[in-house]
Amino acid sequence: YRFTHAITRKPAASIIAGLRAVDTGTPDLALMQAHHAAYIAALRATGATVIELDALDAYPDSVFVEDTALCLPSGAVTMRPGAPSRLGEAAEMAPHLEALYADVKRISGPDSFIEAGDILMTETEILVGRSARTNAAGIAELAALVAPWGETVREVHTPPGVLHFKTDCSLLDAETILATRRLSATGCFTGYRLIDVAEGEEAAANTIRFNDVVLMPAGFPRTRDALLAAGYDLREIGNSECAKLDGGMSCLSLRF
Ligand code: CIR
Repeated sequence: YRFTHAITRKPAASIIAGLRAVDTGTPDLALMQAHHAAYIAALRATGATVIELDALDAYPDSVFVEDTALCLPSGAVTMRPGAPSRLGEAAEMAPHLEALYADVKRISGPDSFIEAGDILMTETEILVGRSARTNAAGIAELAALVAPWGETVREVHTPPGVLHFKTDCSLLDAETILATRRLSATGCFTGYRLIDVAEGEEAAANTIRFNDVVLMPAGFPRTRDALLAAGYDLREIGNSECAKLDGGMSCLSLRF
């Protein structure tokens, strides 16, 4: 599958109030902007159109656009984030998707919660991890919405203490998944080829394959070397500031 588009959103000055599981320091906006620019440049270099939405100061975590929607070949679905401070971000994204897709559906709740950081799309199925942000009702609603498009949803589990399912894994090509051992040990990737992130480099698991390149966070040399040895064309992107907010490569864009 080749991507033609990505949607990103500029980090807002309010990013310093972004959600985080553990406080490891205040994110530096200027450095985050520089990392964000490098990320966008790497996507654009593959020939894709990258849409950069304006910063939304009212939503400190809105740079993490991935959580607001799921983009599929037949249409898009806006999510219903389980973090109360992020709930309104999905409605902010909807008009941008409606401009690009003929069919945009939405998770409507009121009891359904789902953030797309918990969703890993492969060529054959959509894996959705239950987490503190994504519940069974949200997954069931998504499954019903995408079934008419011929898409199959499989419910899996995000490990306890891990923000999103995709915090701990990424799809590197049609059959290969990069994952932490704590996630792959749950058995959810049976049938796929697995590459383990190096012990102690769990934060390297969230990468993205975008056309011919794999974007990974800088600073994980053993995982980088394993991916290079496996033949992937890597781009290392600084992620120190997003990491303070539990964010990574996938969180920063919607790709389709
Ligand atoms: C949050 O807690 O919602 C943000 N600070 C981080 C979101 C990361 N998004 C993602 O993994 N898709």
